[in-house]
Amino acid sequence: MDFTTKLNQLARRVDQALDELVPPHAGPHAGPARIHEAMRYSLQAGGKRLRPVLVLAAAELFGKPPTSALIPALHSQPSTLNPFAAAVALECVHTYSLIHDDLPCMDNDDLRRGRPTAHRQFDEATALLAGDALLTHAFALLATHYAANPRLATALVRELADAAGGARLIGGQMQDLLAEKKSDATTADLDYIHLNKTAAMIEVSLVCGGLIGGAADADLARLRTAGRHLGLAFQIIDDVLDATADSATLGKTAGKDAKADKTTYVKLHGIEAARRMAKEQTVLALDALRALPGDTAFLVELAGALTVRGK
Ligand code: GRG
Repeated sequence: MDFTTKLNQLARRVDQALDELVPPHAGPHAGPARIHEAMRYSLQAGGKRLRPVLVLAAAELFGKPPTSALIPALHSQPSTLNPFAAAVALECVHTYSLIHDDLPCMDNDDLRRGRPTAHRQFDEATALLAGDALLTHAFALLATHYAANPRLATALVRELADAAGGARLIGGQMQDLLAEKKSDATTADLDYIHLNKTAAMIEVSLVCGGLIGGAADADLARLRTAGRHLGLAFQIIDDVLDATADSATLGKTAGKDAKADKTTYVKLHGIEAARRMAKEQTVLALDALRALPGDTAFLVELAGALTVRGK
């Protein structure tokens, strides 16, 4: 199977798993329908499903599920070996962060994934609660679906909590907001923000896949390194796209960084240098990926594809 076919196939299976594992409002104890509607609105608005695909690809690398190019359907293997619940958990946390990032108190954006943002479609309080509920649901998924293997469940919960917590995703976002008020933000400030706001979730996606696959510590470290460089490359390209692509192509408002005079790789280094830096980070990610066992071809192509999306 070629790279694009496999990528699309995995992304559609993630869509299916999201539908199954983030159920619609049903039953007397499920709570108000509006919260479920808002959670699913943002999840199902689309998105590249990059983080869940990284979970699946990393798990596959270690033969769980078996090394065939096809990942078994959701319920066809014991849940402790099934990476789909972790993949969905990662997408839930990512989507929560987007919903909250778009709120008027943060980025105040109207467009996300080609649709009105959650607070535009519903209202601010509902969007805030939908984000909270998605974040909470992610941990419920891990605790429930990997319960038969408590060591694995604990490791997954701990990794995701670290990546999404105050020192990383939320810390990166906090620093980003602080840097907006600072006219002299430096490359070091920017690296801190993106290592945490962007790279942490990419790193933890690969690590969760590796944990489910039973990767040894040395390989988990390689996955972490690959994720860190891939995350930085991804963010640099995101900055380039904000400066060069239009809103329709991006599915979110383009040109916001320059308008807000935000410190980005493009502002500090210019578009060409930023593209070069993204390539350098990608090379480092590829080095770490190639040192992993198993067939790394899909992950290697994915890393390459992320870098050229800035062209
Ligand atoms: C509110 C705690 C909190 C964190 C917000 C995700 C985030 C942190 C901010 C969004 C703005 C931004 C540029 C984040 C960097 C990461 C990034 C490029 C997210 C978008 O990810 P994609 O492109 O989005 O994978 P899709 O929609 O394809 O899933």
